[in-house]
Amino acid sequence: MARTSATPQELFSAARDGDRPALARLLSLIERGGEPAREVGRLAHPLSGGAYTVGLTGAPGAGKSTLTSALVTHVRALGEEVAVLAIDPSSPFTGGAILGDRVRMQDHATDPGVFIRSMATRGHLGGLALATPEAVRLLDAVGHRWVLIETVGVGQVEVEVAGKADTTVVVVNPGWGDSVQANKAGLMEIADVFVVNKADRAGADQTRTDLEQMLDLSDLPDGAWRPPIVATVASEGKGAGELWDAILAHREFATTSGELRRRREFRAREELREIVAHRLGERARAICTGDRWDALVAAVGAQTQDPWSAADEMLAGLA
Ligand SMILES: Nc1nc2c(ncn2[C@@H]2O[C@H](COP(=O)(O)OP(=O)(O)OP(=O)(O)O)[C@@H](O)[C@H]2O)c(=O)[nH]1
Ligand SMILES: [Mg+2]
Repeated sequence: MARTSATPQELFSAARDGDRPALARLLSLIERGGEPAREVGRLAHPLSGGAYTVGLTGAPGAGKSTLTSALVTHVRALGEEVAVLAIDPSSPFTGGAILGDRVRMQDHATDPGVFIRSMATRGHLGGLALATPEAVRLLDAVGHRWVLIETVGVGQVEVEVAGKADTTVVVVNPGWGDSVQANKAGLMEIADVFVVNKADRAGADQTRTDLEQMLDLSDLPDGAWRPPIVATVASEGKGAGELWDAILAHREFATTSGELRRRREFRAREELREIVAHRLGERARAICTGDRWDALVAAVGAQTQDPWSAADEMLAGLA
């Protein structure tokens, strides 16, 4: 195992040789941000591009972790290795799974072909939206070919993170309104595959019908991918194979149609824009201080200047 004082470069070399604690420590560096995280990114970026990412999202308790675990079992049986990132924007904890997820992922804890990691923010701006692609690139660069990304909840950040995968799976449950909720939360737009999990419960067929109707109404252009709907009972592992086949079918479509290339280009552009915005935010915090700033704040307070013109004045001196 790498020494406590190991540099990112040393940890990265170790991780590429299959050292899992080293990989876990690199992910912690990414999570924390700052210069060490940038260093990890510089090492990983040139060696990435070979991984395929699958995002799983849906309301809290929809069964994403159980389903992810069932998928992992299926994928392992096919002889493939897999990495799982569980993204939790709300949790203040880092570096380890939420207890519930730990329990559900326990089956895979001793399998060297499975790498599981939870990520949370430490509250810094842009945290997870920026850290997730870095974490995926790292897993990619150390040789993972499949990265499953589970995002908890259906807030804006979650939809943003989930929508950054190559294939996005949206998980809903039977029951009145659940599919409508998915629609409202903006999940319809990002779904490549729908899962009706907990299909052992009443109403699964109705939920499927609701989703089909929503898809009918969504006016898909000619030649576009129509998200298939897969019913699963994740707690019994049922439907995991069908879900994997649907993911593979989407991957095939995305690859041959050029959609995957377009998506990745779009994502690269968006990520770059987010980083530029993040950097500008840092600069803004750095310049909003000092005498000139205090004078402008006072002027706005005394109503001798409006805030927009004060801001323009503050920015006027910047290159
Ligand atoms: N009846 C039934 N229960 C299920 C099924 N899949 C999962 N569950 C149960 O639903 C509960 C929530 O499952 P999780 O896998 O933790 O759900 P999640 O979407 O990961 O939850 P969060 O990460 O908290 O958002 C657990 O008690 C599971 O055992 C299913 O197919 N049928
Ligand atoms: Mg979960």
